[in-house]
Amino acid sequence: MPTAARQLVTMLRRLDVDRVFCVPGESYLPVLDALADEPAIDLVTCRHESGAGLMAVADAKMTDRAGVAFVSRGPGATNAALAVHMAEQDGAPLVLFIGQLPRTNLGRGVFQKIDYERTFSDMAKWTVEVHDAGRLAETAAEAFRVARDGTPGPVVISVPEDVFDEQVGDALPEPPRPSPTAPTPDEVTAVADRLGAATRPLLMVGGQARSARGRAALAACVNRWQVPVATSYKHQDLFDNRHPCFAGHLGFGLPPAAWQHLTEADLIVAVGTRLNEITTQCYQLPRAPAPDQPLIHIHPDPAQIGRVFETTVRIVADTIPFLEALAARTPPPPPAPSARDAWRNRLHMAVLDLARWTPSDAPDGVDFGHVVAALNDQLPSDAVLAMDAGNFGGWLHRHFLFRSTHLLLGAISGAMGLGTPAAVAAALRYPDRQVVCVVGDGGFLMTGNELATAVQYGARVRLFVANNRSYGTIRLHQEKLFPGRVAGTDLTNPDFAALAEAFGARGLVLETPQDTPSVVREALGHDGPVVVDVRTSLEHLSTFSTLTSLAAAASDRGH
Ligand SMILES: Cc1ncc(C[n+]2csc(CCOP(=O)(O)OP(=O)(O)O)c2C)c(N)n1
Repeated sequence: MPTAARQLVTMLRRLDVDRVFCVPGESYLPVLDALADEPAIDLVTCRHESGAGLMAVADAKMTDRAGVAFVSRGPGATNAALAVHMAEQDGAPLVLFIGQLPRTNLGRGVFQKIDYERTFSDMAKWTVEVHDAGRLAETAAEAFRVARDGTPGPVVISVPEDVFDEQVGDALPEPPRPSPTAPTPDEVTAVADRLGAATRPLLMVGGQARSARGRAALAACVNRWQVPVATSYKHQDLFDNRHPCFAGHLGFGLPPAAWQHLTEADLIVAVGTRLNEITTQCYQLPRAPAPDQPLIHIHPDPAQIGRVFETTVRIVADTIPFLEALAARTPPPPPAPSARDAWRNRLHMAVLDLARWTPSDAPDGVDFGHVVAALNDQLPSDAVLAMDAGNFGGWLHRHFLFRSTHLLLGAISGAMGLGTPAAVAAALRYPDRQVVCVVGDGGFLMTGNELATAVQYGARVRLFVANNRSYGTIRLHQEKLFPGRVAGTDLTNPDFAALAEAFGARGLVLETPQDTPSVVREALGHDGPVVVDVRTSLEHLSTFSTLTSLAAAASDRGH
């Protein structure tokens, strides 16, 4: 008879799990032992539980299956909390297994104890502790269902270590298979009628369309209906940014001129997005609680519809079947074709205006726009771009023109730390694709230790570190609220290229804008992990501001 640990691993295979990320712990040794006998599941050993959890989140975003991480109790579990939070905020399915104390010691306040239900209940969709060995595999299958259904998110399973060793019966329950909810024909007609009658419609689409099939359905729908489409935060890779129907990426910190014209829409159709604070530009697109135009919201989770916005048409359905059904309808001739064309062209022109980049030289290093411009020129159309959180990301968001064949891995939660682990997970998942990460000097020293994981597993990541010697994003806020007073944001950094070499990766330094194309080419051509220390300008603090312009604005305000 198998142990519960071996039966769990068998169930993971049935659930199509082919890779798990971990930091080993003494609390789940039987699972590690069972995984060693399961060649169909890669075990990726990471250097920090946040790295393991973030790789699992990134893997979920790439595969549309739940990402899986195993961590140890207490400190291991709390280290992984960043990933649990991100999975919730990003709507990414994650199953986090925690090896718990033996059952006999629970409730005694012992070494490394945590009540996981209390700890994770605000972040996880479900937290469960399994005390009955015979039900471990079944609970795991249910965890995968919960993680995926409705709004995908994290599930935490804690398992007392002695449960893993117990012998259980051979019988395994059949895991539930996902069954997407399709819209009814009447629901599709309701959308088609309103869309056909609108002069200034706007489609807002979110991460639930991120699979290859979702992207194809979105493209088919937009091409059929010729409707302008804007993507939710950090999802501008869902649709070809050069397409005349692309109406923009609803990102963070956009100047009003970049999005306010979208509020003139006479119909908003929101599909597969939770319409969060950032995407809606702080609840102004659409306006909360009463939008200025009819709002149609399609989402598989009824709790997401009408939560913030008065919604004219509510459709509880999965994104892909909805887009496919709408793409199959024949649009009527628009009521005012030239007005509709003018609207679409105006929105797309605004996208191109915002994306235009004029090379500019900084007095104290490389404007990070040079790196993004070189990536725009040199990356193939199937490249994966992982990004950490920080000002450097603004150049990527603003100036990189994504194709729907690119993949963008970024944290909607806004957490620093995703960049390097996500790049490692991507290079493992797609060994033949270029995988680039842009990360700040702050973020790189949070989870850049996973470069060791990249070296260990031969993950060909190219990490571009925007080294401006500052927690630049916070410096930006500081310059607005406390001009000229720098507190807690300056950084003294190691030699990142030497650090990379010490890890066994290639280390390059980029010091001048002129060298950018050749250094980027060298990084992309290297057959192994690379770190490029981009000596980045602090004066050019973000894609929208310089230290000088911020000081001038402060002085205008009488500071
Ligand atoms: C885990 C985490 N800690 C803190 C923050 C707050 N925060 C947001 S951006 C930022 C600075 C980022 O600095 P860096 O990585 O150097 O990039 P830069 O902004 O300088 O381009 C900080 C501290 C965060 N978002 N996530």
